[in-house]
Amino acid sequence: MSRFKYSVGPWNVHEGADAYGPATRETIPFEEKIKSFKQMGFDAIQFHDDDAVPDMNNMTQDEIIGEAKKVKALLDKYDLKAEFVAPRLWMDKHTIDGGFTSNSKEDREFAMWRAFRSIDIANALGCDKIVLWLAREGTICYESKSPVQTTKWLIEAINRMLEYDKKIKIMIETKPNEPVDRSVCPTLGHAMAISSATIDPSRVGGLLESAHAMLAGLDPASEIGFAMAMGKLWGVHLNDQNGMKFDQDKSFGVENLRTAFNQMKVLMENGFGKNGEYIGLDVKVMRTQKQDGSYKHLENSLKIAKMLEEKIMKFDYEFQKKCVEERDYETLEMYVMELLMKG
Ligand code: XUL
Ligand code: MN
Repeated sequence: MSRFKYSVGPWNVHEGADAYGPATRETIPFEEKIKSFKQMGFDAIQFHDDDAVPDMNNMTQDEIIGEAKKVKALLDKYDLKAEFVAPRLWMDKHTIDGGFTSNSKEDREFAMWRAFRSIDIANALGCDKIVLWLAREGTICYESKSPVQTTKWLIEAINRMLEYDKKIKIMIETKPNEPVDRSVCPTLGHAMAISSATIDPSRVGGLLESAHAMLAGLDPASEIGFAMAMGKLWGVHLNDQNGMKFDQDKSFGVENLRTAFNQMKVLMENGFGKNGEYIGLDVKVMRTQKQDGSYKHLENSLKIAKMLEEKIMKFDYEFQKKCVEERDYETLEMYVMELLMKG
């Protein structure tokens, strides 16, 4: 029995298209996906605004809320919760140059409209969290934007969201690059600083994705620990990554098992989940996988996460303490390796 509740997004079951080639699998309808998620043992669903309300740009606020209520009924049918809503500010023609930090005032206002509607959708789905993955908030040509101005615009945008809804919480999902070259808010340290500069820091926290930390050259377990020390880690996207290249969203633990172990360990040791937080798995199946394997990466990631929970339950803290006292870190390291490698 896992001590955690797990969540997943509909985009985690996808058709396999990448920047260099088309889809390799058929689209699976939304309801079928969430039914499978429930069967696999997930507790909550993560949403982009337009995962919940497709074509929202052409709808009024009331119509959007009406559509979101239908999605809530579907979640109830399968006894699933909504974890968060994230405005998808990277696909639209209005956000080519970014959303909140676009050089176009009109586009910045469009981004706010999507953020406010995301809050409306979150309320209709019964959740109190918005995720900001700041995909295009940064530069592809350094001289095109001021790093000071864009940071201020981002703080201003978050302040407007906090004012729009006095209960909503904002989680910044940091990523150093891709699709932009240089992000405005690349690490959780930056997210914590942004939080403290807003009108209500108690409602602005972070979401750590393992792969994103690795792309910044950082250890995801340390990023988790840093944000937890601030009381501001409200979500995670566990996955894996082979080095500093494009964002791979590999199954959790398949490349860096010890790092995966330490991410679970820091979460467990510091009571992650006690305030209702979910462990999100932001993983993608390999492009080569056939249709009937569309969920395999999720099954595998869930299994690996739960196996690591078991390993951590067995972790001998007395032995660890003794090794630390004797400053015998070689023995401690070997103990961890044996714990991971023995059945
Ligand atoms: C992108 C990423 C997204 C966000 C949600 O790298 O991680 O899936 O988590 O938009
Ligand atoms: Mn993510």
